[in-house]
Amino acid sequence: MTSKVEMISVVIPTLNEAGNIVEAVTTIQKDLAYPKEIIIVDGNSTDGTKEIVKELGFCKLIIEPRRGYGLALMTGMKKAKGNIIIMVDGDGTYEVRHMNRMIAKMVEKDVDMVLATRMYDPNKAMGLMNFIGNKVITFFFDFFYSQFLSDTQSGFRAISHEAIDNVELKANDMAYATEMLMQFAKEGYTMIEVPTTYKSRKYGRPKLRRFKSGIEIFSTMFRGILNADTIRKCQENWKKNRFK
Ligand SMILES: Nc1nc2c(ncn2[C@@H]2O[C@H](COP(=O)(O)OP(=O)(O)OP(=O)(O)O)[C@@H](O)[C@H]2O)c(=O)[nH]1
Ligand SMILES: [Mg+2]
Repeated sequence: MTSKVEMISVVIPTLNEAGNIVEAVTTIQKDLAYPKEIIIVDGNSTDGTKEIVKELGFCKLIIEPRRGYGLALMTGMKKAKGNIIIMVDGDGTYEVRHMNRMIAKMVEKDVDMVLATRMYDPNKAMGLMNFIGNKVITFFFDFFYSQFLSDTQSGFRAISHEAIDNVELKANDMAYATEMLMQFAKEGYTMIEVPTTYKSRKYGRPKLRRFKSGIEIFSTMFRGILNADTIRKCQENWKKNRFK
């Protein structure tokens, strides 16, 4: 539960995002209306991302040379000092101006996680293959883990620091985002969504390898439900949280 904001740690993984990172972090620095720190976890980018972040001067820069989206986020979150953590990509696709609304919802509803759903985006900026993959994963996730989410692959989330410290996450790769939701559902942490707009990538290449990531996500999700206790726990949590 997150009834008040003491400080927000924004954790951003970057791998060759030189053309995207400035706009993302300057908008956060300017717009996010709470005490905050911005932590960039860079995978030793070769396009100048690190240098740009250093030059800006107001972000904490961590170099994580080991590969993996999940691993980068875990490294950043270990250093986070805020009672709320916001994770977001550094590629300018998620619109960071929605952060204040996400935090306001988090406090108002006293929940453990707010996800930025891209499913009501009027620009429909998500690519068709990503949309289909996301919908299939989300359907299975909601079914087995007793949730009603629309965008499980959203990498833009406000999370209770205490809650994330309480769950064990092992996925170093793109399955990290799904594993986090699985563990939250199992532990009975509350998750809601806020509609946000989305943009397609303007600079650089996606690091997401669709097929490989799809396999990782599905195997993580199905490994989770092999333990029959998980489904039962998720159903009980849903009943408990339903009228909150
Ligand atoms: N430090 C670090 N960051 C990474 C790594 N892989 C991806 N990232 C960053 O994690 C974020 C998400 O990766 P993206 O390539 O945007 O993946 P995606 O959002 O599925 O793909 P797009 O549709 O292009 O946005 C971006 O900010 C990347 O720069 C990594 O191995 N290490
Ligand atoms: Mg992205």
